[in-house]
Formats: sequence, C-alpha cells, structure tokens
Amino acid sequence: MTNAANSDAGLEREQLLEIQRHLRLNRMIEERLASLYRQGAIKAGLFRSLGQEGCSVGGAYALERGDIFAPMIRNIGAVLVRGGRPRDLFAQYLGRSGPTGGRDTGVHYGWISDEGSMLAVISMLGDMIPVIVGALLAERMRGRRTVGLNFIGDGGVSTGAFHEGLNLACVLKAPLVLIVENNQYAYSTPVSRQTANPRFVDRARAYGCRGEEVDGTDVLAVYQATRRACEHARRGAGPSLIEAHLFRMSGHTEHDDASYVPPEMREEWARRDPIARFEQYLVERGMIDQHAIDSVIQDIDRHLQAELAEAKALPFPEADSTIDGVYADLRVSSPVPRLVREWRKARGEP
Ligand SMILES: Cc1ncc(C[n+]2csc(CCOP(=O)(O)OP(=O)(O)O)c2C)c(N)n1
Ligand SMILES: [Mg+2]
Repeated sequence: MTNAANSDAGLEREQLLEIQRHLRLNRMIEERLASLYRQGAIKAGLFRSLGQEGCSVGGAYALERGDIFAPMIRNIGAVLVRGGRPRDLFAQYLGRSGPTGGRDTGVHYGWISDEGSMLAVISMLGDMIPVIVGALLAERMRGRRTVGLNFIGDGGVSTGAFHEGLNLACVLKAPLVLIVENNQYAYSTPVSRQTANPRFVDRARAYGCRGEEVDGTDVLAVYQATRRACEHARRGAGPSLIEAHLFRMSGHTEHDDASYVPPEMREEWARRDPIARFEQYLVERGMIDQHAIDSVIQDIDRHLQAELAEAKALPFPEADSTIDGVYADLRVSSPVPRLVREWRKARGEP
C-alpha cells in the first residue's frame, strides 16, 4: 500500500491548504445537509461520505484542466474540487430549481465545460463505466489527451456493467482512472457476502490494466496514486484501477443506523479519520495550528450559510415542467403535471 506520510506529494503549501479546505468543506456541507434532512427539508435520500472525504478530494485533485469526471452519489468532495458550487448542491437536495430544475436530487447533475466536464451520476451501479469510456473515445477522436476519472463502490464491482465496461476500456486502451471505493459495505452487505475474491484490485489483472491499492483515508496517498494513473492514461497506456481501502462512517443513507456494523470495526476505522489525519500531518509540518483550523471552519461556515440562503431563495419547479427534457413534445398531452399538482395539494405543499 502507498503511504504518503513522509512526503508532500510534490504539492506547494497553498495546494496542501486548499486540500484541507476541500476536506472540511466536504464534511461541513454534509453536516448541513444532514441537519436539513432531520428537518424534513431534503426531498430524497442523503448519501453521506463521512470518513471517505480523503478519497473523493485526493482523487479529484489529481485531475487536470479539461479532464472528465464522473462521480458516484457519495463523491460530493470531488464535485466541489471540480468546481461544483455548494448552492447548487443545496438546491439539488432541497428540490429547488437548481441545476436540474428540481427534477433530480443530490449529485445527479452535471455540466459540459472546457474546464472539465462532469457526467451526472447514473443510478444503475456500473453503468457509468461504458458511458465515460464513450466520452473518452470522443475526446481521443478530437485529438485531445483527456483523462476520465470515475468512482465506483465495492458493491458496484459485482455488476455486469462493471465487467463489460472495464473490459471495453482495457481493449480500447481508454484513458480511464477507475477508483473502487472499498468502504467494506454495499448498503448492509459486507464485502465477504458479495464476492468470493475480496481483492478488488485483482480485477485489473483479470482485464489487463494497471492496478494499485491505496489507503483511502490518506488524502495525499490517493492523490499520488491517481496522479500516477492519470500520467499512465495520458501516455496512451490505458486504464488503471485503484482500490481504495476506507470505511463508510455513516449509514447507507441518513435513515440507516448501520446497526449491522460490528462496533469494533467502526472503532478501528474511527481512528483513521481522513481529516484528523491530514490536519495532524499539516500541524506536524508547521503549516497550520488550531487557530488556523478554527478560522477555516468559521470561514466555510459563513460561506455555506450564504450558499444555503441563495439555494432557499430559488423557487420550487413548476408542475408543468416535470417532464421537460425527458420526452420530446409529450408535455402537452401528459397527465403528469396535473398528477404532481394534485399530489402537492394533498400534501399541503404550495
Ligand atoms: C445495478 C444496481 N443494483 C442495485 C442498486 C441499488 N443500490 C443502490 S446503492 C447500493 C449499494 C451500493 O454499494 P457500493 O457499490 O458498495 O457503494 P457505497 O454505497 O458503499 O458507496 C445498491 C445495492 C443500484 N443502484 N444499481
Ligand atoms: Mg460500498
């Protein structure tokens, strides 16, 4: 396993502090969302990345301008690193007219940009792999050396789409970096119950690409591993699969108390909190102190307050727009807007 404990991973002080800020932002936006969830303001499930922030942030930080990124539902940290705004994430979760006009939730939104596009999450686990491979092939045909980063969970690895997708990527030598976030559980199913070979990195060898394991709670180790995989891909040498070992310190979603997790297991992983580890590292290097940490927290708190206020000021979508962008020309005759209006009325919503 890679261990970045004794190096700054070739990063400048400002970059290390930027990473720390992203880690904190990742955690704090989810804390806000959890509190909104408890107030009943969130319209669907809330999938937190508590304990996994180092993997999201470290992986995305290794990308370059123009690279393509495809998150999984928990990768809020990576979305933020790639330029996603907290206001938009709040709007998504609150069902307001944000990026998807209130028609989808969470990180189920994307954008196309020269800075680096983001493909919206696909709910069907594994299905993103062939899609991002297609996007990378399009980039290759345009003569660009674009790399694509996609995250998948340990459960997602057992889908057919994962195998077909990775096989396709390897055969075509697509510049794909696939990070398998092995957080030990797929909902309540432990790794031991869903695969007879718990070494996910072995899948790389099976299909013929580079494989690497990394401590997913060490943000710099993930950054370095992803960087190596990006360089490999940009050289035209094909995909890499990175297995990141980490743990989901929350339930699958907020309604799940994760009581199926043995307490010893949770305690062991709690000692490897990615933010505490990285801040300790920065303190030991004399780059920050408790005062600096407190001021980052206060600053993010103010920022999130303002972003949330902006999101709350956005209107809820009009019922008539429910199926916009779904079917061509169906809006006129569809009964859906009327049904939504009636459903809202029955719930006492405006
Ligand atoms: C093909 C498919 N099967 C089942 C589901 C339902 N489902 C959503 S999340 C989830 C668990 C995913 O576990 P994992 O891939 O380990 O990701 P994690 O939630 O741990 O980040 C399941 C079974 C789905 N979305 N897609
Ligand atoms: Mg999992």
